[in-house]
Amino acid sequence: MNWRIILTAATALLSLRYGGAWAATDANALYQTHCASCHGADRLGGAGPALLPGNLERLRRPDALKTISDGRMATQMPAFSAKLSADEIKQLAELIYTPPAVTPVWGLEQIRASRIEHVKPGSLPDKPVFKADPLNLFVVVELGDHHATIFDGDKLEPITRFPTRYALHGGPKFSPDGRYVYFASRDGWIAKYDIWNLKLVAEVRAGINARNLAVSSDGRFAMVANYLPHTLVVLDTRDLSPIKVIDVKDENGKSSRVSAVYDAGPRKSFVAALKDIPEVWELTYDEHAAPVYNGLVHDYKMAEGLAVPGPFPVRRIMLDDYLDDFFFDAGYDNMIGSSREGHSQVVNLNVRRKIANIDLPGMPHLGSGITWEYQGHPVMATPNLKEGEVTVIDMKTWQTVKHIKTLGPGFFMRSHENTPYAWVDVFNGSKDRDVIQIIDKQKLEVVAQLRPSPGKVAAHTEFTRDGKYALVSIWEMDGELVIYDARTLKEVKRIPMKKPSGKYNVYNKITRSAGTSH
Ligand code: DHE
Repeated sequence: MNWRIILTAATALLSLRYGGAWAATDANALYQTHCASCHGADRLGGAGPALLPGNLERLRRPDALKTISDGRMATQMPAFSAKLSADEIKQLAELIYTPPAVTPVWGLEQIRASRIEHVKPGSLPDKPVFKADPLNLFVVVELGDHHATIFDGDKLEPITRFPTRYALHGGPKFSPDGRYVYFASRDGWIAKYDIWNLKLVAEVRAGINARNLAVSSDGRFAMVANYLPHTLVVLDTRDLSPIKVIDVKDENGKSSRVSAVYDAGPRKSFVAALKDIPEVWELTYDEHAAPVYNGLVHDYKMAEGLAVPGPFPVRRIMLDDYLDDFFFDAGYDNMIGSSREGHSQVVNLNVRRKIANIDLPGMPHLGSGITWEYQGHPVMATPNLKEGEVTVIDMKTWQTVKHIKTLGPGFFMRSHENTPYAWVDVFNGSKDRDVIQIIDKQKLEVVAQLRPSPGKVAAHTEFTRDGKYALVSIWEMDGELVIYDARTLKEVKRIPMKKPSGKYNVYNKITRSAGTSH
């Protein structure tokens, strides 16, 4: 008789009989069965966030129970109430508020050690290896099987397809000339891909659970926003080597997750929203503002360890409410921010304080807002994750111009300078998730609706460089890219893809088109 089998059987029996006493073991087993594939076997995060007490600061225990039972709006978190008993859900909630036996460390040393250099920087030819307009390419992220496709926006055909890290999320970012694209995965991997040579250049794990990345307008730096650890990480874009790890803490030492970081090009700075402390940080990469830095990464690397102020000094803006995300105005003087609790505000980066409140019924999905001119005024518009409406706000008075009713809450809204329409999905709705609604930007009304594949979720639109075609994702494992003539709204073509999520046009991104995210 095998003793291991006897022991396992005995443990299982005891565990059944004395459920309470064996709670820890049961909770761990439950966790491994139901949670580990998304949140990581060690709770350090993966496709889902890390489930450690420090990461759950703003999730009260009753809300954790509710999240496990009912799932979480606007995320991939499913509801477990039909699969698990109330007691099992309670055990899981207890487990995630228990600190791990060993505190995870992910500092400069670990980041440096994780770096993989696939190609020596500067060793590849400086011209595209294909015949296509390099500025009218799209990068399409296919979540279904963790791949990305480089897509020709003129011929409307794929050029190549390559594997990515697990669960890419958010907008990949381009170098200013559009040659390189940088991807971030939820578990902190940053990848640099050379579009002209169709080759992966380097990869580095900048965090255990990352939110997004931004690339500086001069193309030299990438900044990564992390949930775990509570850091911002600066990378040298040439080879993705880490330059600086910045601990995110308030003046009393309380640390915070970073909600998101974006590049404020005209200000030569990165701006970050923090999730657990009511502050916004601006970190300059302007040589004149941070003299020690002197414009050369290697100068700083040599100065490391010296008692001098380093580059990327933090300028704090104190707020009275948290910000989960924000969006810049055209001049990069103001940021329009929102929090999961639904409070929205305008923060002026020059006077460094809140200057107005904004009337949005719920938090928009991050980076969803777009802008255009309406009756001589700049307006911004965004769907939100709670109510079926697109809110249009005057960016001079910060007053709401119109609440445009839609079929349900949406994730993504996109347009282009050369089209009179803005396209919005119903991704977060309970029904009609297969519809894309078309809003006339001057009438501020829904004027048409498309149902590309009845019964299948349709989401995320992006336009070609000239605004002539609009590409929509059918968000299914056996999904498609559906291409429309943006003027006639007639379907032009379909390309099969594996759960295509976001698609990013090189030209629209590097010229910061008002109709898309940056
Ligand atoms: Fe996203 C962008 C955060 C859920 C797909 N999402 C972003 C960005 C952030 C963010 C910070 C901006 C990154 C950038 O461009 O630099 N997303 C969040 C959340 O907090 C939220 C609500 C919960 C979470 O799970 O983190 C969330 N997002 C989702 C999804 O469930 C989606 C639909 C599928 C997925 O990939 O997980 C999703 N998010 C996207 C996409 C973008 C994005 C496709 C890029 C849009 C663009 O055009 O730029």
